[in-house]
Amino acid sequence: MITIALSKGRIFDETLPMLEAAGVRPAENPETSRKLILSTNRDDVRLVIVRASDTPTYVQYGAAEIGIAGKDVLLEHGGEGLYQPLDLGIAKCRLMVAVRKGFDYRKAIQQGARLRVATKYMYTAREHFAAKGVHVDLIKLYGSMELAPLVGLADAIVDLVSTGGTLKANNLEAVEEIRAISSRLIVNQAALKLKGDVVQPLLDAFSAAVSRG
Ligand code: PRT
Ligand code: MG
Repeated sequence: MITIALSKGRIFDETLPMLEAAGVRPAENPETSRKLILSTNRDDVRLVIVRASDTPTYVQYGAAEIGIAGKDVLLEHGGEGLYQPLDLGIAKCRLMVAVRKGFDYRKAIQQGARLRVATKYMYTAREHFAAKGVHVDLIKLYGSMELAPLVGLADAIVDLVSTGGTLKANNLEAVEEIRAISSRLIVNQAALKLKGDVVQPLLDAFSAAVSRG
């Protein structure tokens, strides 16, 4: 049995056509089902529905042989025990620094001010500002980062931006791009060796689906 871990929402939606191309059709829609383990048309493949940020953990420990996770999540996880053989080019967005409109970010960092930055991406944010030599106090949040600068919790946030609609609606603006993000296929390193006969054809099918676009 091969278990594929993925999260509901945008990753599931954009993965479905690739699963289809790999000959895997889930028996149920996770958005309407409450089941966390979904069987598929294939006896030897099942899906497990996990929190987006938990996907690498399931694959790292071999509870799932394969997973699909955002690069943002993989950077925070560290990638231990995982292969990341394929950029699926889905769930694309950008990891950005954003501030309240009117806050002079360049001036603040030029003056060497200590910035307060709210984020759920503690590791990536720390690396980014350290590389720039900007002094920051990081404040860990689990969601709704956009609120922090509006209520004086932070000067800036590090968060994902796709359309920019959320920043705009909250009177914020992006001032720096940290990196482009997309979702990656991840594979448990041991599983590729031990179950390669089933895992490798699935990887090849995903790879072909990506090339077709
Ligand atoms: O929701 P939950 O807390 O369980 O986890 P999650 O938010 O990490 O999961 P989910 O399913 O929302 O996102 C899964 C993955 O999709 C992320 O890890 C990213 O790799 C990718 N992705 C792509 C995004 C976005 N685009 C995105 N826009 N994840 C989140 N957002 C959020 C962003 O954080 C911000 O709050 O959408 C808002 C901004 O969107 P725009 O369109 O207004 O700019
Ligand atoms: Mg979300």
